[in-house]
Amino acid sequence: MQGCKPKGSQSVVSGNAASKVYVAPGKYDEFYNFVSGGFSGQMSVYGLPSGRLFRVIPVFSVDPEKGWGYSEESKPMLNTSHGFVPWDDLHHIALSVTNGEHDGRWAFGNANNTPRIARIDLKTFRTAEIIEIPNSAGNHSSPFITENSEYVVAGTRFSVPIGDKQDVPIETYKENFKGTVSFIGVDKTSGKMNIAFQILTPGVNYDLARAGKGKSAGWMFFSCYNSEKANTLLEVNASQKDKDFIMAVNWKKAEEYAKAGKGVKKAVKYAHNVYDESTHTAISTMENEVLVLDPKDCPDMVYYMPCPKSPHGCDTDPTGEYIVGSGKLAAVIPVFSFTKIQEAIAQKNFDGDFDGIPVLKYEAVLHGEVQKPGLGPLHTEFDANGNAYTSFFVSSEIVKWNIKDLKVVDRVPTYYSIGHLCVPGGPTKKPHGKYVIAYNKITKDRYLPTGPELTQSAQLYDISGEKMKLLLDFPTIGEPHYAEAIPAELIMKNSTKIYKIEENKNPYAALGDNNARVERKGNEIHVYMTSIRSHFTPDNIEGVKLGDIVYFHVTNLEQDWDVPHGFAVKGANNAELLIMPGETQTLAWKPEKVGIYPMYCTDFCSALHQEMQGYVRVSPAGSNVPLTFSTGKTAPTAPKDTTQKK
Ligand code: K7E
Ligand code: CUA
Repeated sequence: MQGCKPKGSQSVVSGNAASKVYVAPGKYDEFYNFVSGGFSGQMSVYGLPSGRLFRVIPVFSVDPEKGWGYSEESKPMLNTSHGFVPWDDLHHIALSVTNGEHDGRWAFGNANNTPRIARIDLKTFRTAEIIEIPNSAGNHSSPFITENSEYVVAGTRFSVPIGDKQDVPIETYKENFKGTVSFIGVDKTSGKMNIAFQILTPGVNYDLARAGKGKSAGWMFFSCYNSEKANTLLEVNASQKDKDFIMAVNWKKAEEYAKAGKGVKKAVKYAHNVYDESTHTAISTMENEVLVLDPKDCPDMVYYMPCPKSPHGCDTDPTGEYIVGSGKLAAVIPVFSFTKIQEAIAQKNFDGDFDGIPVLKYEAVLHGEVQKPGLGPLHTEFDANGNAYTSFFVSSEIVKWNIKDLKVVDRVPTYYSIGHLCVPGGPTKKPHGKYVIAYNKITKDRYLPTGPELTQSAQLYDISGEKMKLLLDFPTIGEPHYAEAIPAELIMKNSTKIYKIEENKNPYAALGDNNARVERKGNEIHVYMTSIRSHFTPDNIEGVKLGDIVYFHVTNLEQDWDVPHGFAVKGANNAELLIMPGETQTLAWKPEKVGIYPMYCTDFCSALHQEMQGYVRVSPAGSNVPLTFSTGKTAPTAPKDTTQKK
């Protein structure tokens, strides 16, 4: 009866696997695992080795649970040049690094669909900033981070017309479509992003990338497919050539060209959204210019290296000497040598050019090929002992091989089709090792069936010995693509516990019950509300009329870790609010019917949480019910009416 399963999956788990992933109640995990949510648009945080889910961080998709994208304060975070965009597709994580090692400050993530990069602050586990990428479409080759977090880098998957001439026939792809790669500067102290420059490139598809490190620190490597420049039926038409490319960019040189005024400022439109921690409010600014460098005007900045065939992953080893290309349709894994790349450039050892950009000779830059590694290589991670781990989608396995001699050391099956994989610290100069985690697309019979759609999944393998050993499966949120893992101590000591109430600069905050009030401004009702265990102030409001829009500005007065209050009002067609200690958040509500509307706290905050409630009375449009509010009185007091003040 085991016959219909591809392999005897249970049998590969060894006897002591359970004890290796068991984190006893009350004990902490050793690593945080930041996992992309794919089409959920969010990032999730797990503990390793337990696989316990700690948090889903809302990034590019609205999240009614936390009010993300629904609260007035957070709405501007999802603003773009296309207006409010409440969903995206997050594939890759980049954790900030200093000297090529994890520093635990920020996590970056990409939005594929409407090109954006987000920065998550690892003190608060919240999205602190989102920047849109102009001249890009399908921001897949993104975000990849340089050795000292100087830049997060974003390459466009789709080439598109760039500039004023946008309305062109699709069949003019070859003349009119171009690619770009963008270098987004990251401020050393604040983390704030700005688009430093873009490089205009030939019109192919840029898939993935990695920064150089160590000796190759000033370089960036991008995998490209569709060097055929096809614009239809790519599954056939973009698989014609035997080799595509890895594009090598000398970004130090690009920086110099940008400084020397070699770039051209192009008119564009993109949103830059920043969440201010003191006002607890996001501000969205529309930017209208970007600096573009054209390799035509900037010699010795960009090179192509032939790479078999339709490469996906492009990964640099911890020393920075080796660059691994993973051709989805290739029978070998080519490994390039940075030293040889430099020699080939110095000797002009070129194989012609591609759209004017020199193509380095394959044999001249090749360190060697891993022979018969498996089918459909996608991504490679590294340990600290000179080994590489490559995921194979088609043959559904992880293959461990030695970087120097290119010999396969071990292989293990994954259940079932692996995409990305992660070694803690794997993309850094000092991998933390210990585990490799597979992120699988298809789980079939691994879990209890849940209808046509099944959970996607991660699998944890022990890599402390020569052979990899399967330890654990755990389900994931959305579709996991790339993930990074980092030692817990680099993050936990900095974790924010509360927002200090005396530092709350939200203009709508009520800093204490005495400041709670309700004010009318035309047809806007502003409720400056406070919440503390276990009541709202005010909790009775009358005098709201149909046609009014009510803004509940709720300030959580608690100054104690892990005591959020929630807020919800009947009929609100957006979301609840979840307000952290010391924070102010605002819910806009437009009542559509006359009546009494209960409101309540949604987060079980004390034994008297169920008592944390109130009422809003909504009267007809022409009603003369005066605006009143109260807490703890049966006869409400008269409020201020700011419209009558003048
Ligand atoms: Cu291979 Cu979008 Cu990084 Cu997924 S991508 S697997
Ligand atoms: Cu506050 Cu429940």
